[in-house]
Amino acid sequence: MPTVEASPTPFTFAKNSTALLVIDMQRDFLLPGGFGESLGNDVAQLRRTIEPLTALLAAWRAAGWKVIHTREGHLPDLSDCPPAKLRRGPMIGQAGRFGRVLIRGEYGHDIVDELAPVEGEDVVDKPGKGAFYATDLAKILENDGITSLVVTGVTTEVCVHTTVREANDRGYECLVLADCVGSYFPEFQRVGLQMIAAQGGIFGWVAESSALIEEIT
Ligand code: C5J
Repeated sequence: MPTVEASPTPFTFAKNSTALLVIDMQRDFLLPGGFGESLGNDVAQLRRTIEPLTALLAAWRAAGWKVIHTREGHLPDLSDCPPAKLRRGPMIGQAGRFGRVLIRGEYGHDIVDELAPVEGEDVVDKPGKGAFYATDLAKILENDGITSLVVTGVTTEVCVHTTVREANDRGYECLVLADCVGSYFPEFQRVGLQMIAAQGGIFGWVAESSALIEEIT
């Protein structure tokens, strides 16, 4: 079984029980002029993940391993958006440069071109920050016998962390790839990654994508 140099210890995983999870690499969060930038965020902090993730996806797909993408967003009538979320995210559902912000079917809601899903890859639409809440993710993983997740995407301290924490509680082993997750806030990125691997790997492991690619190619 492949083993990757990781913090706090090497991470061992098997092909038939490991999936690559690509969280919320959506235009609304990543494109210049989009929702994320309109909130005053520096999208370059997220966009630096696109290149390593593109390389990882190519290697992962070539090796024939399972890929699951997620997208954060809501139904056009916002019936799946809790009022509390809407109160603190008043732009959700409003017209933005790339369509209605975080609404399924809009251009901005979809995944950036570089990382577009290919045939056979699952795309999980989620109304929350975590990828398990109100989605079929648990069923998809169970059906395929997946017990380990390689976690990538944005943002590190929000949707990545929420998903990894819940995956950990559900019994999954999570490897988070430091260069393939991004936060608008460098300090949150640094501390968010430390929090995963602290205390003997309280939520999982952290590694660089190059170490993983070496093991699967
Ligand atoms: C946020 C996410 N940050 N995908 N969403 O609102 O992390």
